[in-house]
Amino acid sequence: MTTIPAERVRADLAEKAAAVLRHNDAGGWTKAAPALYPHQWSWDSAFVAIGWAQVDLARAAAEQERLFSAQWANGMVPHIVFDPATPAGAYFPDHTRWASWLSPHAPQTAPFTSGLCQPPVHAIAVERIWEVACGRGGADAELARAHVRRMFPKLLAWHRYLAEQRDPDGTGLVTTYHPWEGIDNSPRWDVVMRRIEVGQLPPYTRRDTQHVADSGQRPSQDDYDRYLWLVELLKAARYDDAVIRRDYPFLVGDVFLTAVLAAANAALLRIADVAGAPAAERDEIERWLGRGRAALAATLDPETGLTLDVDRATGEPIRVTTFAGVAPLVDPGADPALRAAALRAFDSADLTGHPALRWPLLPSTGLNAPQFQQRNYWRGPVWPVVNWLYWHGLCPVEPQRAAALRAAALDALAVVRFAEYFDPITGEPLGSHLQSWTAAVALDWLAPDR
Ligand code: 9WN
Repeated sequence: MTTIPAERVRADLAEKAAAVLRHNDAGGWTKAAPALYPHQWSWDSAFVAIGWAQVDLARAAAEQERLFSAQWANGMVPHIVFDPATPAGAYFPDHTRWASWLSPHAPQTAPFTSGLCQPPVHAIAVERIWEVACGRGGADAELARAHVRRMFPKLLAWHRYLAEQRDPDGTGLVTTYHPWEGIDNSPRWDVVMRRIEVGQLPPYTRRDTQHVADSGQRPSQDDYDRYLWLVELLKAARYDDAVIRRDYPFLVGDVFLTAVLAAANAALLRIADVAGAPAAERDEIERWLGRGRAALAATLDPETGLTLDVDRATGEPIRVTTFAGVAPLVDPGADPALRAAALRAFDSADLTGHPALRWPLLPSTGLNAPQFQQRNYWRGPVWPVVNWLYWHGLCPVEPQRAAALRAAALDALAVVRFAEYFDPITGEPLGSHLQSWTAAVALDWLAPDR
């Protein structure tokens, strides 16, 4: 048997990853996946821009600017920007179900959006585009400088929305409103989801299970009803944060969202010079950053070393082992004692150290957790993008661990290619097989400066 040299496998992977982005390119923005997700998703597009930076820098910048052209007037970056050219019914729920125009802050003309948001990876992407461009110099650096300058005020408004509307008491812990804010059917939400009583729900037909034939890889019907009931409640509140905070059944102080925001605030500070930001804006970002880090430390469960989400309705921590439990690793500036606790949990048999794992990567749910299901979406499978975020956070502070994580991820991607997620034990690719953000992180992991 002849073995193919690692460099050839990697060159081939990079070529195929770029082909996925081109295939999903809708002209200035990228479908999250060609059939399953035919619109622009918020955090997907941040990763996608990081991938495009390796292929076409101008295209990377355009990706972000298109997403932010649908930013709400209150600073929120919506989780989906719907493509007016995609036939209604290609994805459910579509823009009519969301009716986001009920909010005075939302775009009142097409392209319409959803009414939720997703983790703020965008500043991290702008910084990466800047870094790649500086490595190249010349016209690329100029293009990226202009991009940083245009994006900075938008990113500031976005982070301010999260700091003020999702954390009005200034505790530092950011509140999530819905599983669709990123981690759909994670067991992190089970206790809150179980409490939700679904009222008169307008009829609907799911589209996701038509694309992913094995429904065991997708959220359950019960979950779906609850997701849609929450959308009805959000519409009734006209997406008004003050109303939602007062009277709405899904409010979770989210450690992962908080850690991503901390990492994004740190990135925003590092590009503040390039943007020519005034001192008052830097001070504001520093304050958010300090608050976020302190809040994460306060969620530490000393027994397990995990940071735990908080059920806002009861004030109780949510005890479940998922990647969010080691969220401090996303932020290289996290308190060192907190990082040490997270590293122990990260290495343990609950997460990357489980002997049954095909590759030592972070699973979405810990393998020893009672909720673990190896093929079900966020309840067990490995998500390459999530591993990219942890790898990115580990790079400056734990370079050896970061290198090991990248090597394991590339070994996995050589097998699973551009799957949305994969079985952590067998390595079977699951969900969409042409997922843009998986291709994008492959391109970044394979970049010459990585
Ligand atoms: C709902 C696009 C998105 C990701 C989410 C992931 C999944 C959507 C869905 O796909 O969510 O937004 O229909 O299941 O959970 O993280 O951004 O890739």
